[in-house]
Parts: sequence; structure tokens; C-alpha cells
Amino acid sequence: MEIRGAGTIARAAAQALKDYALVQETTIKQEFDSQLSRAAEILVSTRPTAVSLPNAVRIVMAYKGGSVNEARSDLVRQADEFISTSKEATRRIGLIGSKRIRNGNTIMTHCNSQAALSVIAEAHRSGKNIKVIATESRPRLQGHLTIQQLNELGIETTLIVDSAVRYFMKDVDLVVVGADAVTANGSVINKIGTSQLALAAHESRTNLIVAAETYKFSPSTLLGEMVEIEERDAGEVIDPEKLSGMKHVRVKNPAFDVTPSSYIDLICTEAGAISPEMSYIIIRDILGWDVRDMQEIIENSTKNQDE
Ligand code: RUB
Repeated sequence: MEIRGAGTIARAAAQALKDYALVQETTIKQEFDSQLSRAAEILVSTRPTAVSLPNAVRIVMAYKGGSVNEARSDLVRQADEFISTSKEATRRIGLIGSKRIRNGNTIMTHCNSQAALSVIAEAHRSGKNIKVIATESRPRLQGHLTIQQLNELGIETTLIVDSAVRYFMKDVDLVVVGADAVTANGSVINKIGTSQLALAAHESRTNLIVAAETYKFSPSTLLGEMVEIEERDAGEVIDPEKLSGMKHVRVKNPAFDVTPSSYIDLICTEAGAISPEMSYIIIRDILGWDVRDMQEIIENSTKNQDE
């Protein structure tokens, strides 16, 4: 949790693989490959929900080269390229998404998403007079980071508790949130409580847009695989000492939830704004995955398990 937000996590993973490749002393290519694969596995296992992480690792690990030196320099190139295109993607999402914000709009946001903030910041930068309502985002209070960033930008911001979302929805023109993952059918996985915002927005006919880089789209959902929802420590919710005195009570602390595509009006990616139903096209045409590739991978892994 020192590094958080799906985009930042992806860039940190790319940087970590690069740093690790640079300190490898071996001249044996097989050893280099296995060290890097092991590091990639560890990185991917740290955060199960943010699909940006395995996508970033897969991109960086697609390095080529016959010798260690060649492989290392190709990996470094892939990592640097991923990091810079990821930053550029956030900037482009801001340009694309801010077109949906009108002068005088009040925007509600949840948690701390750099992609969603890019949309809001760009609307402000282009001279639109906007206000923001930001949720505190219990239990880790990422909303405090958001209000700090909005304050630095000079945007008039109101902080609310998560349970006040429906109460304030009548004052909101547009909800803008980020994503940890987008499934092939256009559902969005984001900070716990996002689906509650979406439900309240849907009820009051307020539009909701998701700001998500294309590497947040999940290829494995093409075959119906579910995105794993990370369950975090109970100590984030209640003091363990207080809890230990209550033997009939247990705590559940899922960090993310799923917002169905029917509650999402638009997904703003760096490749353009799409309706959630177009998510498959992003996975196929931008990420380069097809249902057939997925089937082949599954068949091969089943074969390996059988052997
Ligand atoms: C962060 C979170 C963010 C998404 C998108 O959760 O849910 O909305 O990751 O962020 P946590 P970004 O703080 O638990 O990682 O747009 O910055 O990728």
C-alpha cells in the first residue's frame, strides 16, 4: 500500500523489473530469464485486483535477445517505453474526458485516481468553472490525497463521508471515477463503494464516466474469468484489540467492487471514449488479445498440468 492506484502500481512494476534486470550479474541467459520470471511472479502476486499490474509485467517481460546483454537492454527499453506511454495515456485521458465536463458542473469522485483527476484537472485548466465533491474512501482514506491534489490545483472541493453519496447526488452533474480493471463486457472494478456511487447516479439519472488506460482492460475476462477482489486486513477497519474482545464479530474488508456496465455511460481511454460494450474491441485491437489466443493458452496450461 506504499504504492497505490492501478496506474502507479503498473509503472512501479515496470521500473522494478528494469532495476532488477540492471543488477543481474549472470552471463547465462537461462539464469537471467528465470530470475526475471521469478521477480515478475512476485510482483504480480502483490495486488490481485489491479489488472494493470499483470498487463505491465507481460509487456516488459516480452523482451527479446539471444544474450543477457541484448535481453537486458531490450527489457530496459520496454520498461521505459511502458512508463512513458502510461504517463502520456493519463494526460490524453484528461484531454478526452474533460470534453464531457461543462462550465459550472459539479463532479463527484471516489478514492484517488490519477486518471479521474487528470480529467477533472484538464477541465479546470481549460478554464471551466467546476466544483468537486470527493468521498473520504474508507477505510484507507485515499480521499484525503484527492482533496489535497484538488486543493493544490485551486479547485473548490467538498469532502464527504462515503455514506453521504446518495444525499449529495442531487447536486452532482457528473460522476468521474478511475478503474483497477475493466472486464470484456464493460464492467468496472474500482475502489469499494464505486458501485454504490454508480447506483445512486443511475437512480438520479446522473452520468458516470470511468477514466481508464487501455492496460486496465482484462484479457482473461474474455473467457469469463472473474477479477479477484482483494480482501484487506481487518485492522484497517477496527482496532484489533477492540475486536478481540468481541468473539461473535468478524470483519470483512473487500478493497474493490464491481460496477455493472449498465451503470456506466462512458469509458475514457487514451485511445478514445468508448461505450462499455466496446471493451472487447480494446482488448482485441489495442491489447492484441483474441478469444482464440486465450483458448490456446488455457489448452496449453491444461496440457502441462496433465503431463
Ligand atoms: C485505488 C483505486 C483507484 C484506481 C485507479 O485503490 O481504486 O481508483 O486504482 O487509479 P488503492 P489510477 O488506493 O487501494 O490502490 O487512475 O490512479 O490508476
